[in-house]
Amino acid sequence: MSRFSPALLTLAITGVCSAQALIDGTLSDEIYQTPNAVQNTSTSFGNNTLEDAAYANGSELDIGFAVIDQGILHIGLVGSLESNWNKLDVFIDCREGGQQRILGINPDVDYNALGVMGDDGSGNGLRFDPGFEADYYLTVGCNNHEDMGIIYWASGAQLKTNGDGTGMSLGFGTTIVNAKGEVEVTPSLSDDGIQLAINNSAVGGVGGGTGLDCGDSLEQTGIEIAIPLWVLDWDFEGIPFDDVRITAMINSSGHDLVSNQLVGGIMGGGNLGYVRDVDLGLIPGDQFMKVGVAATPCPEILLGACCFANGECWETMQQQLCFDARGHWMDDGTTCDDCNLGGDDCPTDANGDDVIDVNDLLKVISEFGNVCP
Ligand SMILES: [Ca+2]
Ligand SMILES: [Ca+2]
Ligand SMILES: [Ca+2]
Ligand SMILES: [Ca+2]
Repeated sequence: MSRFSPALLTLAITGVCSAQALIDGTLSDEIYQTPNAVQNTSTSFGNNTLEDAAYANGSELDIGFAVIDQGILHIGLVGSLESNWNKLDVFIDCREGGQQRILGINPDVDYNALGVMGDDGSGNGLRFDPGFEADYYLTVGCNNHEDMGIIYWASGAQLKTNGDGTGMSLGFGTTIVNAKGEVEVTPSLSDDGIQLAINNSAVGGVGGGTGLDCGDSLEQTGIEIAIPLWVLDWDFEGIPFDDVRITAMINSSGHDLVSNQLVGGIMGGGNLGYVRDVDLGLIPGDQFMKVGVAATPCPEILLGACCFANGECWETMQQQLCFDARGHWMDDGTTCDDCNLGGDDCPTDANGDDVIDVNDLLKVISEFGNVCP
């Protein structure tokens, strides 16, 4: 367990008091104060139910932190990464230029990850929100390690404006629960000082599914990444790191199927699908977090009765999920007693309040043109 990095020893020797974060997959370090992103969508890539710090049977990104401290960019993601080689893909926009859409001429890291995500020559390629021009890419996946825990391999690559950056393996780390039940985390450490650690203990956060979900996680474990700023300032220009934005997403093992777990959230919905066709600009809200900017709060989730023409009804349903099930959502706070889809006794009572008045007309007008479920 490499709890004492050379950098920490140096701090101890020189007597600098401010505590540097320990890269161990636990975000209890004092630098992680205010979340920069919170999840708002259930996970459709499995809801982790294994409390074990190593193995996970699902992936989710519940809370995101992006902090610059002592010349290091820290990215902390509360959640879990399934130990089946599914991937966490991270994109950092920290300097002028970069790629708003992943090009087809990037370095080959992690079995051509960027090639899979990038333009195949037809003008496609993963697109970020408008104005987000990624400059650096980092990815990690994990899987079983000698029946003792997990091993994770990380890779990184420059995303230069016209492609052809440099990419490299960032090494491997392990998370093991030993015979005494103690968690031993050995972060990956690259030649240029990038560290990454995973602790998959979190079983809270969002549930499984595709609806809105705030998670409300009080857990502190997940994926922890530390990138020295000079790695991002590869030509030593002395970049002012005053506008650093990060997007992170769970992707399939081959980097080709984007889940519905993104930092910033997608406000409900299923997997985003084939990576080259994904355009985050078409998804409402920001699918990124920003250093120094607090998270947009998770929205209030409205729950009501979902009534079906055959007389069935589900209570405490979200509007979109009811619509997806081809039901009729009554309103926030309604129960199945409010279902009135029969309507034969009073077909013009559109809002179901047993009174025929202008409000029924307004309801019809307000929903005019909607496609019926
Ligand atoms: Ca830590
Ligand atoms: Ca950029
Ligand atoms: Ca969960
Ligand atoms: Ca967006």
